Amino acid sequence: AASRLALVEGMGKFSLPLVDAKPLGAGLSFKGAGRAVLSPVDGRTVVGSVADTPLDQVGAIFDQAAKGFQRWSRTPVEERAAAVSRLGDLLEANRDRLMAILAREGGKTLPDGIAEIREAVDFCRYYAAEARTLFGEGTLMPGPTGEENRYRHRGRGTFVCISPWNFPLAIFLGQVTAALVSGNAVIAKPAEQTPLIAYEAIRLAYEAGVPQDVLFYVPGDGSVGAALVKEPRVAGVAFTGSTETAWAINRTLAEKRGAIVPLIAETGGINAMLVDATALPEQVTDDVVMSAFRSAGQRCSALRLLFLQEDVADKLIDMLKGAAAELKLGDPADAAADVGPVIDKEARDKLLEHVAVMRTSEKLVFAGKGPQGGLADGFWVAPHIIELSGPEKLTAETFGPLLHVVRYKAKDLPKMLDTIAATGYGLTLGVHSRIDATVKTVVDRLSVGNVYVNRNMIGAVVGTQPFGGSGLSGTGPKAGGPAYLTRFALEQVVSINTAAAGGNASLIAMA
Ligand code: UN1
Repeated sequence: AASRLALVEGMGKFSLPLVDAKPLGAGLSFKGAGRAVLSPVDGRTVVGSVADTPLDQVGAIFDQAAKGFQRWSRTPVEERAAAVSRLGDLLEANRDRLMAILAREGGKTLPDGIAEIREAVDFCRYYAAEARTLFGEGTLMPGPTGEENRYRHRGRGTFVCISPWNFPLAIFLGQVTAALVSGNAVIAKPAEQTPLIAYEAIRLAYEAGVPQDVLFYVPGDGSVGAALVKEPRVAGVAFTGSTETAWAINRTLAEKRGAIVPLIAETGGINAMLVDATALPEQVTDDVVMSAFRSAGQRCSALRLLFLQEDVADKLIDMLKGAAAELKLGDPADAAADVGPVIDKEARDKLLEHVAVMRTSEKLVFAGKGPQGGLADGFWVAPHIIELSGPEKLTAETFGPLLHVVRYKAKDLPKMLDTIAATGYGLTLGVHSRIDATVKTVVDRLSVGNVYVNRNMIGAVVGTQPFGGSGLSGTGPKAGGPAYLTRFALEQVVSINTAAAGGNASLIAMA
C-alpha cells in the first residue's frame, strides 16, 4: 500500500497535457495540429495530442527504412542487444511518467500499470539475451572433413508491427524489440486509442541508441495500418489484435508477388475454465475474479466462460458474487481502484449491448456498481456474471469484465470439452481439480496455447510462460519464448569447401 501511494505521488508530478505526439523517424518532419487524446476515465480530460501519419508518407518511410536496414542488419548483434537492453533500463528509470500516461490514456490501474511496465522491461532484457545466443556467428553443423556448414540467422528487412491498445506499452515494445534485435528495420503503428505511451517508448528507444532510420513511429487509424501492410517492401508483419484484422492482413500479404511474406499474429479467444467438485472454493473464487475482472477483462487471456460442476455451482456462484461486489471501480490514478474504465465508447456500448441481450434470454446473476463521483461520462462497465443455459450461447469474444457461467454434470465433461474445442479458438484455459486424471483429460483434449492448472489464467511471465495460441487465436510462435525471434529472422546456411580455401574457414567470421 505504501508503494502504491508513492506511485500516486510520483505520477502527480506530471501535468497535463502529458504528451504531444507526431510521427517519428529519419526524414520525417511533421507540421500541423494533432487530434486530442481523451481519457477513458471521464471521456473529457485531454491527456495529450497526436498528429496521425499522412498516407502519402508511407513510401518515403520505407525508403528510409531500407537504408537503415542495410547498416543495422550488419551491426554486431551485441550492439543491437545492448541498445534494447538499455531501453529496458530507461523504462525502469522513467516508471512514474510511464505510469501516469498508462493510467490517463489507457485507464490502467496501478497494479496493471506496474505489471505492464515490468513486462515491457522483461521483453527488452529477454529478447536481448536471446539474440546474443541466436544471432552470433551461427552454429557449426556436423559435416564431413573438408567442409564447413554454418547455420545462422539474419534480419529479413523492414518489419511492420501493429499493436493493440490493451497492452499499449508491453505488447507494443515486445514486437518492436523482437524485430529490432533480430536485425530488422521497424515501422511501428500503435493502436489508435493509445498513441501517447507508444510515442514515449519510441523516444526512449532512440535515447537507448536505436538509430532513427531503423525505427519509425507511425501513429494512425486502420487506414495507416492497411497502407503499411500493402507496401510491396514489407518483409514481415507482427500483429496483435482481432482475428478479423489478422485475416485482412493475411489476405493483403497473400496478394504480394515480390515475396511470400510471413505474418506473426496473436489474436483473441473464448477462454474457458473448468472447475470440478474437488477444487478448493476459496482459491477458485480468487482466481476467477482475477482472471475475469482484472484489467476490466480487457486481456486476450481473460476468462470468459466458466464451467462449474453442478454439485459445487451454487456455492461457488455465491462466493463469486460476494467477491465481485468487493471490487472497487474507480479512477486508476486512485490507489484504491481495482477496476478502471474500458477503453472507449464503442467498447462500452458493445459490452452493455451484450448484457442487454443476455439478460432477456439467459440469467443475469450479478451486476456490479458503477464508479462513484463525477466519472459518469467515462467509459465504465461494471463486472457482470451471466449464467448461460448452455456453453454454445456464448458465440463471440466479449472483451470486458463479463463472466459467463455454465453448470455441467460430471458425466458430461467430454461434451463440454467438445464445445470448447468447437469454438475454434485456442488461447488460454484454466482447470481447477485435484484429480490428476481429470486435469490430464482436459489438457490433452484441447489445442490451447496456455493452460493454467489450479491458478489464475492471466499475466503470463516473459521467458517463463511463453504466450500465444493456436487456431483462431494466432499463428505462433509464442511471445516471450525461445522460438519467437527465429520467426523475425531469415535462416541462412553457408557451406564452405574448406579444403579448397586452403583450410581457412574463418573467412566467415560472421556476425
Ligand atoms: C493480450 O491481452 O493481448 O497473459 C495478450 C496475459 C497477457 C496477455 C497479453 N500476456 O495476460
